[in-house]
Amino acid sequence: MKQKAIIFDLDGVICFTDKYHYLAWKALADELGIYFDETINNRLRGVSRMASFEIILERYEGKPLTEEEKVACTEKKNTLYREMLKDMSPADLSDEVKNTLDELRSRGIKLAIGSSSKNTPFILERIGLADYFDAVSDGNNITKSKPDPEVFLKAAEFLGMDPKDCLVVEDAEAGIEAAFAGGMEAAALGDAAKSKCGTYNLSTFSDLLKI
Ligand code: B16
Ligand code: MG
Repeated sequence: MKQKAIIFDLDGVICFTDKYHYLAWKALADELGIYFDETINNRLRGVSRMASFEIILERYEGKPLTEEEKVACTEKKNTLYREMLKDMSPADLSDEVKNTLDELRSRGIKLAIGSSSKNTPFILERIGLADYFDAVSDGNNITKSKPDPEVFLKAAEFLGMDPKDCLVVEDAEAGIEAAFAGGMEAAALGDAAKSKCGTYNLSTFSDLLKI
């Protein structure tokens, strides 16, 4: 690998919380009488909380919501989502991911997180990686969501690295776009790899060791 650092997206790359996001959004959508299914949920991958709610509201037919009501709705969803996250434990971190991270680190590569989620610290703690990464850039330190490169540029800055020396690992197309916009190469996994939009399109996490 020519890069000196790797910036990992969290949800869909290191761990999988999409089922909880789905269940919590579904409960809110049901309450508001909005049609919501897994296909719509796929559009929320890597997208910030409020931007996700705006996508869900495309199907809303009731009285327009005020900004305060929208904030209250997203807070309600987040409370439910965090309740579900409490079920997560280090067992939710696969051996493949942990062993690959350890091997990359032993090769002298710096490791960071670049996630849209404001729940990143909580999730890292649940899966036993609270103090593992050299830097964490997340939804709490950005103002613009992916595909804007801000979250990855901040991660590079926190690492003290030039963006061109960082490789981004992402499962969302918006995340791959964000990496390119920040002048970084991107390794795609999951959905993003299926659409072959990365610089490298990987079948599995440990393929990172072959780049
Ligand atoms: P929160 P990532 C993203 O995480 C999720 O993929 C996306 O579904 C979610 O809406 C977003 O975080 C915000 O999450 O509500 O916890 O702040 O893929 O960027 O790690
Ligand atoms: Mg993701």
